[in-house]
Amino acid sequence: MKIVDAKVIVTCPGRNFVTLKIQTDQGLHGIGDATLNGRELSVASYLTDHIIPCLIGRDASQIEDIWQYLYRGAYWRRGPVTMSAIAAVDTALWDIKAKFCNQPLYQLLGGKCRDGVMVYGHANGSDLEETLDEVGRYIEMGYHAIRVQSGVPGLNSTYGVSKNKMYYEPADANLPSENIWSTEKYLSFTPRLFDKVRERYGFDKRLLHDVHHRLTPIEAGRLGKSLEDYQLFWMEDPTPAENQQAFRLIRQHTTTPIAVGEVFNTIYDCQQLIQEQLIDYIRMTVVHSGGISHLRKIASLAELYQVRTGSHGATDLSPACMGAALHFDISIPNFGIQEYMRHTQETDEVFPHSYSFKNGYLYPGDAPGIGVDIDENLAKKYPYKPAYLPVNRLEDGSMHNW
Ligand code: GCO
Ligand code: MG
Repeated sequence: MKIVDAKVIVTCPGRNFVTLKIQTDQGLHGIGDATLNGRELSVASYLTDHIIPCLIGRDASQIEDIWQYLYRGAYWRRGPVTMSAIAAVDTALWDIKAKFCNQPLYQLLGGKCRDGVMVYGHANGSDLEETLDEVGRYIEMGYHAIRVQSGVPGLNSTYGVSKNKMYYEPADANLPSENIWSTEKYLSFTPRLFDKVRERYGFDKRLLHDVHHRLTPIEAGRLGKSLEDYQLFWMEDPTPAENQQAFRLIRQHTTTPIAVGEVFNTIYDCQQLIQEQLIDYIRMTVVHSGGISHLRKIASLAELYQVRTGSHGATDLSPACMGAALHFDISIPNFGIQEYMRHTQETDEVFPHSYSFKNGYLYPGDAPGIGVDIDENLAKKYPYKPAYLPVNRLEDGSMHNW
């Protein structure tokens, strides 16, 4: 089965998405997500200018060989642009292979290990009261796991708090908007937030929280320790993870579980974190981690060390990524949880899909392939719009991590 054509589709049904579509001589096509938030066109160019010419004429069934060809063959390895482009090719090829076998992708990955994929939703509010009400709304919608983010008293804006409560969209301006951050205000408020959530709703639901890379290791240790009574499912990205050994310091101070990895792109980014059991959940997902082929290797490494998966599932990962991730989630032994931020109706229409949500679980569906397609005509109605993620400064004006 030969690859005869491939193209990149950039569309903005509420937010930007980059999708690769590969066509074969047998009439089958596959798609893969290639979206890198705020840097979309660099991946589109990497695919169009440098990868697609190398794909034409290749055997679409040789998924691993094509992966190796693109990874080793580029000479320049790793990095989010390269790995998102490789991921798109890999996902599209798995989609084609599963369609060729007339099976949902999870069957080719070993079959189901569970009935459904437990997801967490995002409750957020501009202040404590609004956040508490939002947690209640997610409980009513049937979620078993809820991420809780709140505005911090004294700060005008912070990560994870949205105007539109259904769809969190941080890439909000055509040049980066600026947020102001205070670690002191955040650290004194956050234990109070979780105290109130547990007081009002009890301990039945799993609660999660994203620190979004803003603390030093010792500050993260202090936060984790101060949250222990509230039994979090995880504390996410407590400190930037380029320096993997920094997590040793956090581990010395707290038993609050740690999740890391949404910005990683290869197994080497998490090798030490996993092998030293410095984390509990690895957050990498299909699009930014070289596709299904590479992510499976990461999950297998994690399995050896009792680290479970908790794949990134923000709105900037397209339904094509979500579809593929659900087949991965349902078929691996060490699945932990899947993030689920709903897409807008426009996005769902551009990407018709077989996955569905019921009672706090997502189900990949039984359509052959990844179960997600792209409506190209509809996609054309939503042209690309420049959008950037915000940047973050301390109160004295110094740059901080967003
Ligand atoms: C999450 C993430 C996102 C990212 C976003 C960046 O946990 O879902 O932190 O909100 O900030 O995906 O593009
Ligand atoms: Mg995060």
